Amino acid sequence: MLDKRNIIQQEEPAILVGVVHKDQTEPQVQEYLDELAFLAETAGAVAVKRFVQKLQHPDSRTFVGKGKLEEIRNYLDGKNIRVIIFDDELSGSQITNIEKALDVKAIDRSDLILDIFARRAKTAQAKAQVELAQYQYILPRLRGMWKHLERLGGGIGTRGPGETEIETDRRIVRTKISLLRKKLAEIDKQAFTQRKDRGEFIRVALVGYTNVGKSTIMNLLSKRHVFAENKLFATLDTTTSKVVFENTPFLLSDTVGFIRKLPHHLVESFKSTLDEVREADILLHVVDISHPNYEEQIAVVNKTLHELEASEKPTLTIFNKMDLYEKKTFDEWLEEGTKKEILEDLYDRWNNEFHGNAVFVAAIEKRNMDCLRKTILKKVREMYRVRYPYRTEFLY
Ligand SMILES: Nc1nc2c(ncn2[C@@H]2O[C@H](COP(=O)(O)OP(=O)(O)OP(=O)(O)O)[C@@H](O)[C@H]2O)c(=O)[nH]1
Ligand SMILES: [Mg+2]
Repeated sequence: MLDKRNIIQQEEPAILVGVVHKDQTEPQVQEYLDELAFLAETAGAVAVKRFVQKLQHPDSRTFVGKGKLEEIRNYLDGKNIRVIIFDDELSGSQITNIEKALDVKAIDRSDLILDIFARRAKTAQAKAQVELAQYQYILPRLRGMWKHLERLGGGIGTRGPGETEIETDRRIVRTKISLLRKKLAEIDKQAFTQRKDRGEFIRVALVGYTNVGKSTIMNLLSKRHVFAENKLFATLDTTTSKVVFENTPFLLSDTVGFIRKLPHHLVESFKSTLDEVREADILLHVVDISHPNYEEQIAVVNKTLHELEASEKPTLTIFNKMDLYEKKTFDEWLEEGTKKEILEDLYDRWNNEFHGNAVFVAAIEKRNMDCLRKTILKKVREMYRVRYPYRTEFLY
């Protein structure tokens, strides 16, 4: 197995690089870099410095311009930093050129996400899915990745006569990809049978950006103990529980979180884990309303749902972390009446946007959970009525 876990050591100092494209503002890119720093932290690194450059188009050779590269090199001089992380995807030749110029490992956001996924994968399915995505990501970048592969040894060096090393690697990687696909197809078949056994129950799936509180809500609604923590991608495998609200049973699933620029191959290879989303009857879209970029996060989730052909499903939007939102929004001296008005405006705005399908909670303090339960129950019952008009056993 390609063990890319070695990319980042614990507490490894790293520098971050972002480019401000023509439709972006500097504060926006700083927010992206905040997220990149959080990703780096989740992978075990510590972001010690940021470089930002305004560019119409990234430089095809070195991503950032010559001057910026020089500035970075000067900064690195004499420091014990071995990793540079770019917020955008790098091509194989960009990786090679940057590594040559700076003598550090160059990785990008996709690399980092794949690295985190690889660490977090627990089941055979998740492991195979991540590995597949890693190989697909590497295939077009083999030239730049050569150094990474070289360190790994195993499997490489079985060169045929007259072939170059890279051609051999490509062949090895392609074989790996097709083996992994076969393995996953086999696992899929079993999972499909298992899902079919779940019968007639309405299926509800929690979806949303990473770290918004999906697992925390899952735990509250299902009394299960799903792993939740303040790290990105705490959840990789789907957990499904049978839940009963007032005698009405349904299935509730917690799923992997989405993120801006989720590597396309990862979405592709996680499709079967995301089948739970695609086959759900109702989606609960969880939003972290305390996040400065929460609206963009909603858009990213909707786009990913669209890719999964799941954007048309009945959806309830759960605005979570209201406790944090209030802490950030309300000054101490603000009058209670004014606070109430601000909140009413917020509720109205989103209820208008989502046609009444918005609930505001603080899962951490179990705030408004009864309302959430009631709203979900109402939706589930409606769905049973549509699906089984002549049966009442699910409703009372
Ligand atoms: N302040 C506050 N924190 C919350 C709330 N709900 C969840 N959290 C915290 O947010 C962090 C992420 O929660 P998770 O439930 O793991 O989020 P998730 O959406 O499942 O995240 P991934 O599985 O990583 O995508 C944890 O540290 C939670 O304790 C809330 O209502 N208020
Ligand atoms: Mg989770």
